[in-house]
Amino acid sequence: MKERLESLKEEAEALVNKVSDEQGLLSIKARYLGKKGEITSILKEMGSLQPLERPAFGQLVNLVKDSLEKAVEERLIFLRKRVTEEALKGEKVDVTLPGRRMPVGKRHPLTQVMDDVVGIFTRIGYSVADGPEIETDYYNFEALNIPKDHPARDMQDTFYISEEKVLRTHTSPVQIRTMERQAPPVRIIAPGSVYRCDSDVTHSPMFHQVEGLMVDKGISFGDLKGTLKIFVREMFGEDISIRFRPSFFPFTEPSAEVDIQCVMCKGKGCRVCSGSGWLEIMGCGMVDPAVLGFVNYDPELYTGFAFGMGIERIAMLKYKINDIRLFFENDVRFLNQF
Ligand code: 2NL
Repeated sequence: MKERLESLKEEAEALVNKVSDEQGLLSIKARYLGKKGEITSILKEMGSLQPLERPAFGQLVNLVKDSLEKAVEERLIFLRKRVTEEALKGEKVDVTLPGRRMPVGKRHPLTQVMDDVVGIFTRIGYSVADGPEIETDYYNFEALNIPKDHPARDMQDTFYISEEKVLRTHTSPVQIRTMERQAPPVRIIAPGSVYRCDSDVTHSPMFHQVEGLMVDKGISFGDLKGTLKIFVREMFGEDISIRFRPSFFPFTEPSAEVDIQCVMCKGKGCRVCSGSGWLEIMGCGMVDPAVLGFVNYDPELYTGFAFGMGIERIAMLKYKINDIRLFFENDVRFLNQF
């Protein structure tokens, strides 16, 4: 029996060292070392040995099994290494090739335009202010002289969180909060997201605004005109003219709409400007004395101007985009153009 074990060992080792693939190796392993394998089964024949000889023979079988298992393990490592070496053969690596570039992201076009607007005003001395997007009825409407029966306060126009809380419909509350905290002079811009119940090609329920505010002794409508002329020149270029058209806002008096010469037809009249040659870009005016009163500024001592613009509208005019929804679809083919 000892001889049989020896010859099985030699036979199995020879096969292991000759086999050329993993699957073949595993079937050899099963054939000799498996549950019903040839070496394993030999233990069952121990009954034919003298009882005294049995322990030594059992030990010997285990030694043979261990050594064969080790041989299988080594062959497996060798075969696997050979497979990778084979796969890499003929594969030439040019270590001088430039590395693969990682794609680099960029700011969303609305963020770019918002940063541009903020940059223009900070360069002429404005500070940036911010505040909550969930506002109280007081800061969003009351302190801005927007009367209780004004349509802006309707559920149709404003997202209500509760009776008293709304999603801010403009960034003006930021300016009210700033004026409450500090005495004049005030020169701030308030950029941020605002919300209105409105959705079509030119309106999104969430959009972005930059509002500006200057309050001091002796501020006039002339200061407002000069400031916005600088803005238009910086944003749209030297050659674009500007006009102020009388309008109405509850929080400014007098109020005006700011138009620029149509960026499409340069004033000749086209579809975009409905033939007028002009495009509305923002609203503005002198801060209503009632608003100054709400923040305890003396309207006899101080005057101020304010303005507000929609960033989506500015971006659409600057980059000639005809559908506001493109900003919110996150299609990189659109976003990569800016
Ligand atoms: C528009 C018009 C405007 C203001 C916003 C303002 C803020 C305070 C006081 C007075 Cl705290 N006014 N903001 C003034 C005039 C117009 O925005 O069409 N925005 C998109």
